[in-house]
Amino acid sequence: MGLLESCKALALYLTALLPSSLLEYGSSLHQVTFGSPFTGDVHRPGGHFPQFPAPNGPDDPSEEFVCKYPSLGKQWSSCSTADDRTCWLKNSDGSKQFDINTDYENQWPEGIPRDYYLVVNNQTFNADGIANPDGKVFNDSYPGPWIKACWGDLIRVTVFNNLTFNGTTVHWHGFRQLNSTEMDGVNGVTQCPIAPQHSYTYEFRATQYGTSWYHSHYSLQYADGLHGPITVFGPSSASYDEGRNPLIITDWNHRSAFKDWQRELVPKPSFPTMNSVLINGHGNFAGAFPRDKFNMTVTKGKKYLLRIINTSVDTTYIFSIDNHEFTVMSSDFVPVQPYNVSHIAVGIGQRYHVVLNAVPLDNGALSATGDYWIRAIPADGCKGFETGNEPDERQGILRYDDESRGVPTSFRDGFSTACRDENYTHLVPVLPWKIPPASISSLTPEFDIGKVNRPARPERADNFSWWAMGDHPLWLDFGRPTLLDLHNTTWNNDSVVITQDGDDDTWVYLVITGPGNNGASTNHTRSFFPVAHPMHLHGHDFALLAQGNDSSKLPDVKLKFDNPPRRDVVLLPSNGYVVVAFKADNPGSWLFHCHIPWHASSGLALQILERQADLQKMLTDARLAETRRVCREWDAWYADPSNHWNASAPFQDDSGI
Ligand SMILES: *[C@@H]1O[C@H](CO)[C@@H](O)[C@H](O)[C@H]1NC(C)=O
Ligand SMILES: *[C@@H]1O[C@H](CO)[C@@H](O)[C@H](O)[C@H]1NC(C)=O
Ligand SMILES: *[C@@H]1O[C@H](CO)[C@@H](O)[C@H](O)[C@H]1NC(C)=O
Ligand SMILES: *[C@@H]1O[C@H](CO)[C@@H](O)[C@H](O)[C@H]1NC(C)=O
Ligand SMILES: *[C@@H]1O[C@H](CO)[C@@H](O)[C@H](O)[C@H]1NC(C)=O
Ligand SMILES: *[C@@H]1O[C@H](CO)[C@@H](O)[C@H](O)[C@H]1NC(C)=O
Ligand SMILES: *[C@@H]1O[C@H](CO)[C@@H](O)[C@H](O)[C@H]1NC(C)=O
Ligand SMILES: *[C@@H]1O[C@H](CO)[C@@H](O)[C@H](O)[C@H]1NC(C)=O
Ligand SMILES: *[C@@H]1O[C@H](CO)[C@@H](O)[C@H](O)[C@H]1NC(C)=O
Ligand SMILES: *[C@@H]1O[C@H](CO)[C@@H](O)[C@H](O)[C@H]1NC(C)=O
Ligand SMILES: *[C@@H]1O[C@H](CO)[C@@H](O)[C@H](O)[C@H]1NC(C)=O
Ligand SMILES: *[C@@H]1O[C@H](CO)[C@@H](O)[C@H](O)[C@H]1NC(C)=O
Ligand SMILES: [Cu+2]
Repeated sequence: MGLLESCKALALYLTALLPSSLLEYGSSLHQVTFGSPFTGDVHRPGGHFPQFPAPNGPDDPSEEFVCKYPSLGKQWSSCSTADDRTCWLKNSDGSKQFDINTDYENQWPEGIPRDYYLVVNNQTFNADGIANPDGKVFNDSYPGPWIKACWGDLIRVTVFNNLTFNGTTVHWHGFRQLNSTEMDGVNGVTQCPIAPQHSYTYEFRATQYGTSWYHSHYSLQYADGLHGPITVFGPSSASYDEGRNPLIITDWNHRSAFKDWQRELVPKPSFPTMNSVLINGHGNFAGAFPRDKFNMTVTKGKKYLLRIINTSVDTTYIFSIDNHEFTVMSSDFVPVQPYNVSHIAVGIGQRYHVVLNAVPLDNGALSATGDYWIRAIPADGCKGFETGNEPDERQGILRYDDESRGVPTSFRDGFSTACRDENYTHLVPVLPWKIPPASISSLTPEFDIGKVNRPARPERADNFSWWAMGDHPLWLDFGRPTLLDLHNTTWNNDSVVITQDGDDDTWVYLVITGPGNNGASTNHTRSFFPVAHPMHLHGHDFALLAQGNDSSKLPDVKLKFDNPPRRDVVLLPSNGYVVVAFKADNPGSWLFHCHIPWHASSGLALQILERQADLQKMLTDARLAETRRVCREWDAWYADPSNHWNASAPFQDDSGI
């Protein structure tokens, strides 16, 4: 059964507090560059500046990826060693270094530009034995190419849209986009879609480090294959011997999400469901078992950095490797104090860096073949599969012997597979934040989220049930992004714009509840249903002040202000609540949305327009020239109905994201 049948209510309270003396979270300083800016040739051999292979670079040694810091000069060098991965760069006189304790929101070493080119194509592809004729891919590969950079580099990616019937945009999930909101890749908010046969260059600095993913934000496109991994090499809170390429875990279907989408809007039992699981593009829906499984070979006794990314449409997984433990060291882009576990819950859009200790806990006794199952277990009550149509959880094989073709005989522990986020108390950020206290009762006004019955557009005869974070489900105008409407003093209801003024020291608090069954007693015209939602904020990491399963307990909730977990996607528990806070230090228009594409398409989103006046000053005409060009090209393409997939049907049939 799809989980999607229920709706849910979320209440969102938004408020701001002024600076407080408790504030320990950096200054308003935006960038610190040590040494003089470099203007010479970054490729010169043996240049007098730090350059070194990324210690957690690609599996294949021939793909060595070299970090370069010409701006730092010769007194600087790399300081990452197998025994201590916390250090990144140090100055020879010992006076300064960039490491795991650096306040990366305010300081980073200035690296070099990294240029990438991505072509968006439509292509039939077969990941698990069944061809999907509606595939959409970056550079003819699924997942898309691994984009790599070193901490502090300037990432520049030119995206060329070679689709026939869709625009596209690319969002760099979890990247803060400090002072670069126009590079966030959300059509109708930060830009117009890139029209077919046109391109746009995204340019932003990698101020954070770790692993994430990039994906289309154009309607349901990412579900058809438009996503790929992106890593910024930097320090780690736990040590390892070798890095391994990212593990992209996703649920999958054999037809376009655009074809299934309308089923989200009408009553049960027609909700869209997925039917397969892929790890790095490998699945075995109709393939040979176990030949087509993802597999990974390790050497006993070594420690491997694994990067796990959940790019699912509708499934939270519990990731585990039979008879093995791993050390968790970052959640999303935030390094945490290392802790050991046998399994980890990975919600949609969430990422973990873990170190796999390649020593079986049983020392080999429990698997005769010496091979172990890698499992991606769809969490109970949090999966987008039909009952009876759930994929095998044994999605990969860990081997100690390259030559082995054995089928593992290992089994998993009896750990809980309940739908949940990673244990709140485990996620302790290495770099602490202190948030100015606020009482929960002061966090108003309230926005309630539920399902609203209404036609897609007022002029249409259909009448569907839409998700909404407040009174209005989001419905964007592809061709009229918020960033080109900054002179507005009023906002279209469908744009769901929440304005937030302030300065670098202003804190914004959001209380989100999904009252579910508890919602029946509240005073709303919307309906509420118990469903968990992975909520994602653009433009910021947020501190997670509280998270719980029972929204009726909210008035008595104790908020954690002293170094709470922080990340950019949080699972709002079914019937539950989350309270998050972030600092208004990044002018822009930032989407806050559920990461289940069916829900986002049906309106479960709002945009926080942060510091409109400052934004207007920042986004000069010169800076918006490219944004305007892309809009002109989009308008021209859109104006010709022969470009539309179905010229006799309405072009837009969802929120646009
Ligand atoms: C993508 O493909 C284009 C050619 O179509 C190529 O120039 C480019 O390098 C590829 N990008 C990546 C990241 O591999
Ligand atoms: C664009 O798509 C066409 C087919 O529709 C294909 O022939 C062409 O090679 C593609 N271009 C690129 C750069 O991939
Ligand atoms: C994919 O590209 C081909 C060739 O350009 C085109 O005929 C087909 O209609 C396209 N399909 C979609 C879904 O865009
Ligand atoms: C996008 O393309 C798909 C075909 O792949 C089509 O069904 C859908 O209507 C298009 N939607 C938009 C908004 O361009
Ligand atoms: C923001 O970007 C503009 C232009 O790219 C630049 O002039 C300005 O100094 C930047 N501001 C900050 C705070 O980085
Ligand atoms: C991916 O996220 C979804 C939704 O939150 C979750 O059900 C699934 O278990 C996650 N996958 C992994 C590998 O954790
Ligand atoms: C995790 O386990 C490894 C070895 O398996 C051990 O060296 C390390 O100290 C443990 N770390 C923690 C935080 O318990
Ligand atoms: C392991 O994976 C590789 C590459 O994906 C594949 O070619 C090979 O057949 C797999 N081997 C086994 C034994 O599963
Ligand atoms: C979370 O971790 C703490 C400390 O390890 C433990 O006491 C608690 O039972 C865990 N909670 C859950 C739900 O697993
Ligand atoms: C849509 O249908 C619901 C009942 O299914 C009804 O209450 C509501 O008034 C209808 N709305 C419109 C705009 O027709
Ligand atoms: C800005 O105002 C105009 C005129 O009222 C309106 O049409 C437009 O939708 C507004 N922009 C947004 C993003 O709401
Ligand atoms: C309940 O909703 C009605 C209609 O929106 C409103 O007039 C009334 O003030 C609300 N009552 C409370 C207690 O919020
Ligand atoms: Cu949702």
